[in-house]
Amino acid sequence: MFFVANEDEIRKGLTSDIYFSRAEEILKKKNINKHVIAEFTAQFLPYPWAVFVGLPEVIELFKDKPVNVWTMKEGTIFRARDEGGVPVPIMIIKGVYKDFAVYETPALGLICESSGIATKTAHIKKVAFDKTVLSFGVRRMHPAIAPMIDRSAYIGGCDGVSSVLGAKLIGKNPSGTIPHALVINLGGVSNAIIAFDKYISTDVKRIALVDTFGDEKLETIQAVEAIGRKLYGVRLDTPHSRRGVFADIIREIKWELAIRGFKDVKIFVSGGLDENTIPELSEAGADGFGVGTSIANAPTINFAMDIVEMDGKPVAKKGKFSGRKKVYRQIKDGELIFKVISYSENDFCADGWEEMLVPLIKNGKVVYHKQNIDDIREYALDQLKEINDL
Ligand code: PCP
Repeated sequence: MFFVANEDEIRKGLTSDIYFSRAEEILKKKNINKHVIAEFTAQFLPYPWAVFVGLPEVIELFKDKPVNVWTMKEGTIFRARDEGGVPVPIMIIKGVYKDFAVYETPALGLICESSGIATKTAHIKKVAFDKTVLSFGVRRMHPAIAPMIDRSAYIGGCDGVSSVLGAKLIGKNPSGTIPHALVINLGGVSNAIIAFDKYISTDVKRIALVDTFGDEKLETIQAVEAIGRKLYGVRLDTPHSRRGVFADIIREIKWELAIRGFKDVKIFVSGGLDENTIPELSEAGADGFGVGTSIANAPTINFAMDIVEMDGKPVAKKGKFSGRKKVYRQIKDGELIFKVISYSENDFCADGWEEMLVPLIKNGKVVYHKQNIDDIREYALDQLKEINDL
């Protein structure tokens, strides 16, 4: 068996922390039915901003349950706090606390990890500009979440994903090149790319892996000599023990391809990439990046869920701001600005501001207009283009 929860167990709150079940039991036995509003906020962010992802699974968790939920849209870029230092709620839930107590754990888990992956990817895509970024990291994490990893990476800006199920979830063909194991099995890059060209459907780009045994320049020339104009690109996954100045290897290969009349052959790189290492490689001429660990194992966004109102009165634990709130945002001259006000405040002029929390679930019924994955990704990338800070 695999050590994973099934969908029914998640929906029943069986993955939750036991103290929520015990709290629910006590409240039921004492017949305590407090009507509360709880808000989801990020304590800190690994960057000045983050991308909010995870809504379809939050819907799966809360639909048909006696709650009301408001949320930011999938793919929204947000900050942890507004200009005045007030935490920015990205989602709020309203109902009788004991009716949703046990779902705090999965509700957070469904947005923390996916938002972290999309956030990291967005920071990588921002420095890669229009160059290709591929999600190559599903092997780094538990296979049960491979579709979530690739979907979140796609929303964050990846142009393609490597896993079969991840690609199916986003309605795309999976992206990949050649593993070292195939080159080893076939005795070298020439045999490998010839076999790839012979047996793999012609709609799959021919990208030769050129760092298995020989020098990357040598193996690139072998790949070109093997399949000529059918070669779309080469991939350098050069081990760190051999990298030296990786950017110079890229420059050298670009040169060697060009003087042989193959200047259009693309150069892809992979292995240990992130937003810090990509700019230099991009400037050296790399056309695309296969990013694994830094996306799949991205820092989680540490959202928390906290009661802020009970039976109509503001209440919150230390460190949290009580009372229901409204959230406004504007992106002005590249500046991403949030304004959080009390729900009851009437003298805030919202002109030029976008109100960010929209209805997701009303009395257990889904009222949110589900967007298609490409519209969500486009929304995230459009915001990315508008904001200045990294
Ligand atoms: C991995 C694979 C991915 C790379 C590393 C992602 O290489 O090629 O593209 O690296 P990262 O996690 O550091 O970002 P291997 O597993 O060594 O090679 P192969 O391609 O043969 O599986």
